[in-house]
Amino acid sequence: MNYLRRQIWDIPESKHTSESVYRERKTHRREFLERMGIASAGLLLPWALSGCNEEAPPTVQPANVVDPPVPVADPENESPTTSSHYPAKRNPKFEYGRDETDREEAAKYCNFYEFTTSKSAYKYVDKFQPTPWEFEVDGLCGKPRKFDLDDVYKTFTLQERAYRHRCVETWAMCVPWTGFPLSELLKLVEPKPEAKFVAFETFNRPKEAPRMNEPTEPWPYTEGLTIEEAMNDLTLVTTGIYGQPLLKQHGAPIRIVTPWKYGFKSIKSIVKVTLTDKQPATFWNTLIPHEYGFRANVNPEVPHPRWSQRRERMLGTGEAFDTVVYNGYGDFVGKLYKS
Ligand SMILES: Nc1nc2c(c(=O)[nH]1)N[C@H]1C(S)=C(S)[C@@H](COP(=O)(O)O)O[C@H]1N2
Ligand SMILES: [Mo]
Repeated sequence: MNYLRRQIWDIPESKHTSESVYRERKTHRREFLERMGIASAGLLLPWALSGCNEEAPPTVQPANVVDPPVPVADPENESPTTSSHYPAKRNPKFEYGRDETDREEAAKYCNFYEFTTSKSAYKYVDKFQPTPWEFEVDGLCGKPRKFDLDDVYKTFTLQERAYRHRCVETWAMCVPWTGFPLSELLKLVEPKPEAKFVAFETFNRPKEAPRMNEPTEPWPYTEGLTIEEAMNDLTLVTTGIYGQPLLKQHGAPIRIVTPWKYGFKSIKSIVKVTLTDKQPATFWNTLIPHEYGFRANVNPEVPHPRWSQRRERMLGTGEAFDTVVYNGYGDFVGKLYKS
């Protein structure tokens, strides 16, 4: 029998999370479930993040079937202010080590559960208004402040980074993001020494994103990182993809990208960044805690309870690769997890 070595993020939360954080999270989850009048959310979500078997990445289709082209630019999200910043200069430090994913393949296959449980989010985002946009940085910091998109473009120098992306469902892609390190944003607001975590929150507008009306799910989408992870150079505040502003389905107008973690950590369309001393509750960890941990680092040795994480398939080509620990970013982040 093949015994897989269990990692800290794969053992029950109660065994490695400090008692108080654990209790707080448990209370959060219990309250959420009680509000919903259900005992175990996981059992009621046949659609939830579902491995590669359910809807495999599109590969070759019969020659007589012709899909309409997927829009790869979004005029609504481009203005004179933004377009002058694209494309940004490529940062040569980052390379995929694989072929870049075709932009149309990336545009037509992604997760954005506010709009749909299918992978075709691009078909459901028409009502979503990513401009104008504001986000707030608050919590345990000396200089909390709000940013609109003009502030972002004036304050930060954008760069392009070739990053791998690995969804927990086993599909993967290689895309060029445009953005700037989250550490630059955090330094501006002057985190206090007590700030141990950074919490993120997505917009909350059920009229534009109808699945946010779903009462059994903990909307709005939330995510979180430790302060060390947030300050790591890899963590990118992202405003663009393929040399232009983000398409709506990719999380316009501003999102986070953490390429060494499973894709669900890379939260889209954020309106709030909060410095805190407690591990924040997150969307997936609240919904199905035994399947989605807070840390969620890519690791081929730790299977998802319902599927293996050893292999991954590239969007578009369907090419399969062995999954690499930290998604290949061990040199950048391995030291965060040494002890
Ligand atoms: N707000 C929000 N952010 C989200 C999601 C989501 O449903 N809502 N899905 C996540 C998942 S599971 C993945 S794999 C990536 C996919 O994003 P991309 O392919 O557009 O980069 O977004 C992540 N961020
Ligand atoms: Mo994902």
